[in-house]
Amino acid sequence: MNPYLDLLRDILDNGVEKGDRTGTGTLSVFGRQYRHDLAAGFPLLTTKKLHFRSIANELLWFLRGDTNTRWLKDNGVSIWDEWATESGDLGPIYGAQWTAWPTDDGPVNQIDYVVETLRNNPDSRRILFHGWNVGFLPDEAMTPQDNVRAGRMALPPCHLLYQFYVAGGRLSSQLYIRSSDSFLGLPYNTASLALLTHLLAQQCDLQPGEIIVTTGDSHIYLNHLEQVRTQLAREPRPLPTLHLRRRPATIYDYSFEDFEVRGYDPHPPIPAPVAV
Ligand code: THF
Repeated sequence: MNPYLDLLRDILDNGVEKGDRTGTGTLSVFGRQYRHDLAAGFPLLTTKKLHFRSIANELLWFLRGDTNTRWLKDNGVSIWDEWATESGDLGPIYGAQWTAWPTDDGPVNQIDYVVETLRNNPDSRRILFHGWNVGFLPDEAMTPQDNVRAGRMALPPCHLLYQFYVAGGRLSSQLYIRSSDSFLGLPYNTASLALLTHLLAQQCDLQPGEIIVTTGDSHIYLNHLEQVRTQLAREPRPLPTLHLRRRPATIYDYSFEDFEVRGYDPHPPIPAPVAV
């Protein structure tokens, strides 16, 4: 009934204890999927309060092609600070690959390609963008900051493959997340995918359809178990709705003030440490 809470229960029931890069330890299952029809509301969790400002500004920051935390900080978002150098750099992570994937013929803006293809060839089975650029992956033996100094990504992308699909005037999206921090990151990634789908739909004269989230290593960190149990004891509430206050000229021209979330009445936040 609530696919997110069902996934948390699934991981508690079936998860295998695994070590991980951060040394924290997780309960983990492999290969899960859930879907949500955006006509039923905007998928912001109601069983804990999510910081929509962080989620929306992070997406706008990706679309800017920005990979430095300065703009995020100026907009009240600190979720990337742990991985950045003193000057705020994160190396060629999401924004760089989305809007300026380097090739021999110069940078490729994959977002431009998605918008153009949705407009001109919506039946295409190639409407996707990818973050996993093997030329810039970090060396796992080095710190995020040392990787950035060496010209590599601070972290390899977790949410990496975004594919889009149009039928009956509705735009659907599917995201593949290779490594899914189910308590902290997954609610962010889900809401971010939903917001991106709303923006692309508006820009391409489509209605928002379904979002599908597919996760590879689907885990709960061992220091989030108590928080997960707290959340599972809560009753979900009606979903909020998202309204776009204007239609900017391009996908790159939205600002946080353009987004209005109506009717968000969540349970209180549940603080949890992020594994770095
Ligand atoms: N690393 C780990 N271990 N988990 C992740 O989810 C994650 N990300 C990004 C990169 N590395 C990751 C960073 N995204 C929070 C949320 C998303 C993050 C990082 C941290 C977080 O702490 N959220 C708090 C609120 C904090 C706030 O809004 O300022 C929360 O309670 O939701 C996944 O892409």
